[in-house]
Amino acid sequence: MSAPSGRQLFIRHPSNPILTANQLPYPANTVFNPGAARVGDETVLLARVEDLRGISSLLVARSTDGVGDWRLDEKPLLAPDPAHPEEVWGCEDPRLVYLPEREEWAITYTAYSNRGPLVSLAMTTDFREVRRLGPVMPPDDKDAALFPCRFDGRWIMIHRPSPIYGPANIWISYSPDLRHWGDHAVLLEARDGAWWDAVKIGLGPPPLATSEGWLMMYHGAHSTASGPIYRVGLALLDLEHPEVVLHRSDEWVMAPVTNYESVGDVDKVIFPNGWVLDEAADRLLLYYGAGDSVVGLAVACFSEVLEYVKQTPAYQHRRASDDGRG
Ligand code: BMA
Repeated sequence: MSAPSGRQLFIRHPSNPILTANQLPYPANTVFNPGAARVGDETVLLARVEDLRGISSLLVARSTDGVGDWRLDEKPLLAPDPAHPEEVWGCEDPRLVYLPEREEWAITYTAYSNRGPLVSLAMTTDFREVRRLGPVMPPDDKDAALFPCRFDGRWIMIHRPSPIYGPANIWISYSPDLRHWGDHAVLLEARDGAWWDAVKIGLGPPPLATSEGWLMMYHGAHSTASGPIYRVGLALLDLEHPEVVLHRSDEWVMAPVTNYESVGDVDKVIFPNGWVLDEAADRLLLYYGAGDSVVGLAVACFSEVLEYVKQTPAYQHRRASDDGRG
């Protein structure tokens, strides 16, 4: 019997797209690629809003059911700050992680500097005020998220540097204080050739702690004659040693198929960077940018996602020399 397909796991919500530029309190080009969090009895999306110059800021939207009735702030939580020249061309693609030890949320986002995109870190307790810690990875680097806890006293971040030579793999790095990062190593490799996740991959939403390990979603940007196709797959990391990848799906679990995913400022893009787990309802709500233009929501049965990822192939590193230590 063939292995079950993951392509039925995430069901698009009938109200999609759940956020468009028409709902914004000021004129803008697009709203997409939101981070997501459950804060008290509200779902908070920190969405990337690209203005009519092409510069992005991060705006908060709140909803009780996480589906509709979005209440949008009047102005962005994070907009390019003249005191932070690394943000001169925008703040993009946030990932939100609550750090119980610090009782605050970590926002990892792409700061677009005039020397390329880099990873910046900011903290908030309420998504009303924010405190920047500044750049934590130099350019080019993006698609970063923290783990919510320390491992052997150190914080861990997943991120995606873009080397000049070789594939853009997903990396893992360690820090004693959230400022100084080291022991960099490749975590998950892009595949080669015709694969959907060949050459360039990047983390999706922050890793999610489950009984089976850390659930990880990632995007693959498969290059074609008409531009890349952004699709997403799943992996599972060891709970205590997240540098160990246990499983990785061969097939993608979501691909751009609807009109709002296939046609936009950038065609054929599914780009999730936020999810919210409703454990009581066994539901995983995945928020994603569609076509670099609007926000979509797809809902999965959480236990089915776990069952699926557990039966995907065991992961094997192929290029040990790529991990920076070889
Ligand atoms: C990536 C990022 C995302 C974007 C995606 C598709 O490199 O820049 O912000 O959604 O490309 O264009």
